[in-house]
Amino acid sequence: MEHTRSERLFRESQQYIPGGVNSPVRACRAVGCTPVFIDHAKGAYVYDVDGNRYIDYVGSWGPCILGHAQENVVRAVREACEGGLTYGAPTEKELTLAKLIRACMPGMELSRLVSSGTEAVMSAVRVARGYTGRDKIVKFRGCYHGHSDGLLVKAGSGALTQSVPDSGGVPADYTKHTLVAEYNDCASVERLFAECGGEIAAVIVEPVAANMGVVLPEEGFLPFLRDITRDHGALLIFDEVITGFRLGVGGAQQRFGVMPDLTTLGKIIGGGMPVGAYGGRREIMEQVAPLGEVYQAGTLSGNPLATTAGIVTLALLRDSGDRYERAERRTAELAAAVREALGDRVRVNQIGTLMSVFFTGTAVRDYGTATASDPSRYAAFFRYMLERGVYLAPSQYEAMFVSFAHGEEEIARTCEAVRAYGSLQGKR
Ligand code: KE4
Repeated sequence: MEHTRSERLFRESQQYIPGGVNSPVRACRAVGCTPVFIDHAKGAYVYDVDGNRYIDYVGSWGPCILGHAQENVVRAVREACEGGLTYGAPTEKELTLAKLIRACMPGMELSRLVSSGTEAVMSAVRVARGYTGRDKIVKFRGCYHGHSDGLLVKAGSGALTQSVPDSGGVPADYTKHTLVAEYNDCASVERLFAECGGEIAAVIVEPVAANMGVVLPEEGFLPFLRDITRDHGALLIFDEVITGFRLGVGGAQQRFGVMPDLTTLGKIIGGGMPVGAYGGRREIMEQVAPLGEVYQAGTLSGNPLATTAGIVTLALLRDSGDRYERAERRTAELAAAVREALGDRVRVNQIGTLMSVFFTGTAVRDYGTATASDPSRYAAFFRYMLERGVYLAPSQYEAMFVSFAHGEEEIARTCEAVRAYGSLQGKR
């Protein structure tokens, strides 16, 4: 494939933008190649500036569950533009979107729209602290909740960790209230509560982890978190920025039957436009200004274009019939083909339309087993598939996203490329 124009644009972009990208993972450093610059997208496909077409498994990191440039969404946004792009005043569309969210996720009795998942999580954590009057937050190693200071944390050693920031520019003081446990390890959470139970405002978790690659919650893990937080007067926050409307319209909380106190959403609820949301029980959300003492605000929160895209997207998902089941079957088919083609060299974790291919010989159930995989072999796989017209996540520690627009043909062509890679590998 020809990548001349992408290479030129990447060189020039680095003169104006840090790393040439507006979000680090897009720089493709983890997979050792120049990022392809996308010119346009439609359905299951993205088209780069050199005219190459790819079956897209990034889907803008989750929002594009309907496929790119879905006609109803595009038409509605185009029409909404005529009415003005933003007012900074309440609109009926914000009410419509809030009602759609609550109809699908009844635990979000009250919700507040923001403009990103980071903003949603940052705000939910602040509400949890305001509501409980406590300072500490428990997160899990390998889970990502956006780039707010207090959550850019990696565990130090030991069970109870005064965490160390894993980003420059974050003072240690900003993360001293962030405690880190191990995903799928109930004992690691029990130790934190035994040590600091009365100071813990909330536990925040990705109910299906998708930022160390896809890691599923083991039987009993989520119900355990529900019980231990309730027993200690702490809140349970489900970060469903990825899983919300991805694992069905009720998200992970419906799929696993565990109701958190607060939920954060993003990605899909904006239909490709910048929208995040946080919400939960009325008595908790009534802490938020102007009702309560917890301040949170945003110039473009709930703007008419973003809410238009979100409303049309969620309505299509709510009325999508068996499209989730069909897309999940195709994802399972793809996962099986990868296991078949690459054998013991990989472990594939898959749930719904989320999956990850780990180049490792052991089951991946937490951060330690995820990071034991071989990112250089993933990188080689990524580069091969890219040249075969399949655009995977440019990092071992990201999810692949299958959309409703990925039909039998796209899955068959992807399976064929994976089998070709497998036989190539088999010859070495
Ligand atoms: P944003 O601020 O990027 O909209 O959302 C932050 C966020 C919060 N919670 C979860 C579970 C998330 O996965 C994310 C963001 N996801 C990444 C992909 N792993 C966004 C892609 C990127 O950083 O470029």
